[in-house]
Amino acid sequence: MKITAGRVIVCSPGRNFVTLRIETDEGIDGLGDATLNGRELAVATYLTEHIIPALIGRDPAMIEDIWQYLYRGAYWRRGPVTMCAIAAVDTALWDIKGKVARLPLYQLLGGRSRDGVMVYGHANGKDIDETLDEVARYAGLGYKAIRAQSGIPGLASTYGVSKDRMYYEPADAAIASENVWSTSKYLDHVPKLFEAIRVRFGFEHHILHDVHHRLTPIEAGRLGKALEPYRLFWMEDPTPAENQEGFRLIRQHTVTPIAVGEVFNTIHDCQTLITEQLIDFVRATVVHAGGITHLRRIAHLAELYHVRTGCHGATDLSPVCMGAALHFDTWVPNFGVQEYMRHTPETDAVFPHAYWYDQGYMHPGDAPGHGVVIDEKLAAKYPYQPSALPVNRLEDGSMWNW
Ligand code: GCO
Ligand code: MG
Repeated sequence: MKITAGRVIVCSPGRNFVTLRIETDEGIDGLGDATLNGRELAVATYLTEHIIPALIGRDPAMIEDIWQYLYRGAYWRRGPVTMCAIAAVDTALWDIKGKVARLPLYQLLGGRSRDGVMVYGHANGKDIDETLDEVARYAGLGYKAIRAQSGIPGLASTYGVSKDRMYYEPADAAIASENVWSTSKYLDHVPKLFEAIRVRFGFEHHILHDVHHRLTPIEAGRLGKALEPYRLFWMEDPTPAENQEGFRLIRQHTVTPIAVGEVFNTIHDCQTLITEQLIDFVRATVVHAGGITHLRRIAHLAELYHVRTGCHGATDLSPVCMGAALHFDTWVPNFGVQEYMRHTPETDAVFPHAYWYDQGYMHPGDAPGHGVVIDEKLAAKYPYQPSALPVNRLEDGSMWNW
C-alpha cells in the first residue's frame, strides 16, 4: 500500500478546524486533526509545503518510521506548529491502519481497559449563583465530573465564562481582544465558589477548576491550600509550566491535585514534572502532542510515576481529535478523566462520528479506525474565519498570561 495524496481541509463550522486527509492507492483514507487555535494557517502551510510532498509513495503502515522521519528529519524539533502537523499525519495513519485491519483504534493499542471514558463538562456563570445552577444542569445530565468557573467581582470578563453556556469559544475576534486581570480579586473569590458548590451539592461529584496559567508558584500554593477543604479532583494549569521546577514550590504547600499540559507538545515539556511527581494529571492530547504515537510515550512515562491522563478536549480540538482521544482513553492503563466541551451542531454535522456521550461517560464506538469522517461538501460552505485568542493585561496595563 502506498500514500498517493494528502489534502488539508480548512473550514469554520462555528469555529476554525484544520483537517488532514491522507489517501492511498487502495482507496482507503485516513483523517487527522491539525487545529492550532489562532494559528491555524501556520500548520496548514507546514503540512502542504513541507510534509505532504515527502509522504507521497510511502507505506502508510510504517507509522513509527514516518513519525521519526518527520520529527528527526525536520532538524528543527518540537514546537506547537511542527508537533500539530506531525500529529495530524500520525492520527491519519492510525486511522488507515484501523480501516485496513477492520478494527477500532483502541483494539490496535491493546484493547479496552474500561467500559466507558469518564468526561468532565464545563459549568460556568457570571457569578457564583449562576455557576451553581450550571453545576446542577451538568449533574442533571449525568456528569460525574464537573469543572466550575465563575466571573470575578470587579473584573469585566475572565477565562472560562462563556456567553452561551454549553459552547465556549474564546477565540472570538480577528485581532485579539484584551481582558483585564487581577490576581488578588481572583484569589479572594475562588474559595467562595467551591465552598458554595460543596454546601449545595455535597461531595458526590468530582469538581475541577482551571486557573489558566495566571498565578505564580507561591500564589498557586496558596490557592491549592485554600481549596483543600473542598477536595478538588484537580487544579489545572496553576502557573505557566515552562519552568517545570517551579512546581516543587506548589507541592511544598498543598495536596490539591495538579493537572498540567494542554499546551505541551512533547514528552520533554513534562519530563521533570512527571519524574519528580510534581503533577497528578498530564493534559497533553493527540493533536498538540505529536499524535497517538507520541502521546502513548508520555502516558507510559507518566504511569511509572503515578501520573494519570486528563486529555485536553476543548472545542478547538476537532471531533477528529476527540475520536482519536477516546480510543486512546479507552485503552490507556493510567487514565484519569477526559475533558469534553461539546461541539456545536454545525461542527458535528461536518464531522459525523461514531463516539457518543451517555451518563457521564463517552464511548469511542466500534467503527474501524477512529470513527470520525468529514463531509467535505458541507465543510466547503464554512470558509476559514480569522480568529485569535484574547490577551490579558493587569489593571495597570502590564501584559499578563491569558
Ligand atoms: C481547557 C483550555 C481551553 C483553552 C483553549 C485554547 O482547559 O479546555 O484551557 O479552554 O483555553 O483550548 O485554545
Ligand atoms: Mg485549560
